[in-house]
Amino acid sequence: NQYDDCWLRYERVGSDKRLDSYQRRCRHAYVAEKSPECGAVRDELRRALSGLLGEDPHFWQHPPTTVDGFLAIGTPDDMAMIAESVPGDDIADLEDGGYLIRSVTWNDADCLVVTAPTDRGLVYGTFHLLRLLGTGEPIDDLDVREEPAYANRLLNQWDTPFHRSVERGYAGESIFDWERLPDLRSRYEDYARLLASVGINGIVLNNVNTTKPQRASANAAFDAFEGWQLLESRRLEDLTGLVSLFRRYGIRPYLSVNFAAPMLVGDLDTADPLDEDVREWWRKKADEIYDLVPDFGGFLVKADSEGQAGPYDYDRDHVDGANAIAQALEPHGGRVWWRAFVYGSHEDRAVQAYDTFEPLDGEFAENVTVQIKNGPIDFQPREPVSTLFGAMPETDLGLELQITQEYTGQGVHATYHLPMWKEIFEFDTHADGEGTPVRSLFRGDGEGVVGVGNVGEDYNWTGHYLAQANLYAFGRAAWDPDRSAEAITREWVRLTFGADEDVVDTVTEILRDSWAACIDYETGGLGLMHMMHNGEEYLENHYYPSPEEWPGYHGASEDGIGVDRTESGSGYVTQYRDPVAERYGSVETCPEELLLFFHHLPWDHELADGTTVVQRLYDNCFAGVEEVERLRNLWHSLEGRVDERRYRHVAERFDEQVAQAERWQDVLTSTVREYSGMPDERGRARDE
Ligand code: BDP
Repeated sequence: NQYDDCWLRYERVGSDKRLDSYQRRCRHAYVAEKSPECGAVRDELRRALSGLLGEDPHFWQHPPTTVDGFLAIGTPDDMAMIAESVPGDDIADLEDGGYLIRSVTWNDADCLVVTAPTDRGLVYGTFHLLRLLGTGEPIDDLDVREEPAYANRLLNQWDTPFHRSVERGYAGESIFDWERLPDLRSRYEDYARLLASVGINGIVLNNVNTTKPQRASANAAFDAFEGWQLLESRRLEDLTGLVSLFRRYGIRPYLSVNFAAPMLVGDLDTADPLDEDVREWWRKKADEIYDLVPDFGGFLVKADSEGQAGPYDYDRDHVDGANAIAQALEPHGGRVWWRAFVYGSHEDRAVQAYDTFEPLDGEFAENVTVQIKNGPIDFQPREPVSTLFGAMPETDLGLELQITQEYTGQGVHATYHLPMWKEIFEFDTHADGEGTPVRSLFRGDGEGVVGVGNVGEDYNWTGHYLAQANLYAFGRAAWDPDRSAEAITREWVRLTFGADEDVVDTVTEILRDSWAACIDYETGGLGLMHMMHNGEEYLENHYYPSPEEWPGYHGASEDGIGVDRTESGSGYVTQYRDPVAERYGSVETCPEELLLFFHHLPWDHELADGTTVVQRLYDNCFAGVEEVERLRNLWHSLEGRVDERRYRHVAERFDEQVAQAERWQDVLTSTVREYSGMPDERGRARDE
């Protein structure tokens, strides 16, 4: 293989009993043929079943009558056999993308039916079935009914065109070779398959940073290409083949665009959203795009943030900005995803997003979605949940998560984000009284969950083999946020490493515990954050410890540590609803893991169990390193049970991770020591 198959390995089924039953129902396939999606289904079956069953499936143009069993895939309208086997009412009210898988007897044959109201649903249903076969589940008595929790499950592909770098990507250069478009690489199709197999239904192409930011950038990508050029007519034409390929897998294309595009791409001398020529320019551009790509999803905009242009340049607000672009997409059914990651003049950046957007609730156009990072700062190892969730009932909202590990060890550390995402999903906003968890939001047609991607040109796609789990888990959790982390994780491990139960248990345990370890060694575990180096070299950036660079984020001084975000401090805590605001606002009730995010406390402040803040920071920093050593040992226990290539790769990364965790521990503990003047009571620091 040219590159790794990730979780679509389709290895031969090990158990004879299962193989028997799978062959009976899947060796013969009768699949609808009418659409590009059905073509994708057939291709996938061919690939998968030849691997799983050890022989190519036999495709029929009609339901076979001379065999013991077969697999039928289509909508009831496509196929009478399906309409006869599954009552229409059973699927009629499924959400777009929903499907049904059922074991049925038809004409005395043991059949499996995958059916759905839409062709996209057939793609998802097929991947679901293949997942069952890949994990060795029984299929003789299936009755599966699934539909996605959120209408939009988007991947933000922040690759910088032409230069082929990836914004915060740690897996090599971009898989997209823009200069060669419209030529297509086979890798694109494999990527579409990976995304569709976990239910992702939109891909936003282009870096959100579409022009060089004003600040000195640590990202070399900015020097080469400016992504706004993708809106140029010849570039748009080049994209059409690529988007057709994604369409086969039910994935709609979107583009990140620059707010000042009317000046950059067009020849206007303003991008003022209230200027009639500017609005007209967006309308024409949208018409042009929809001529080429009728199912185009829309635009993503990063405005007034990190040097990107925005409505503030014209003394307009974010409603003016977003609505001007939205009006152009509206006649075509397109949508603007407008990011809430805005920079302003606040001393405490946490306050910014809510301050900017909450007052605008109700004013955004119907086809605008405000896309909000999970936390108020910036993808830190742990943050409290953004105050905006649940605070804008009249506005479509999207939850933005980071799949790529910018602040959690990049391509080197095994840090699994699903436990973090679960914590976010479960957080009770109290928006609609008690019991309004984050996962209950985003249920409108224009809402959803967005992940910033982690894929690149590396053989294994994600830099670290275990980071494939982050992409998998993102899709699965965005499809069904109620599914347990354990279930999603075990499923990924089985599909990726096979059925050996010890391997499944061990890798699941490594993933489960990895995030907590990272928090401990990178932050000390009491809600501190942003203590990393902002280097000039791209790969140094946000990887090495350097607490001195961002003193405002940890608030360490001689008298204590933490940032006062209570009412008497920056006031951030008051943006939450009660009882959340009360809980976080009081030192007594604030959960320990966020304590120093909300409070500046004396070094010798006693925590619930009597340990002082300073001592807890020491303890957590050391515990984090010990934990990574334990996880490395767990991995070592798999030698000989995981193929050599993957075993060695992950083992080497773990060595690097342990070394790096020690480095964090050293720097953090000596910073704590310097400020507090108090040594670790257990005398562990290296300089003691
Ligand atoms: C920050 C990243 C930067 C992104 C920015 C964003 O460091 O590369 O462009 O977020 O979300 O965390 O736009």
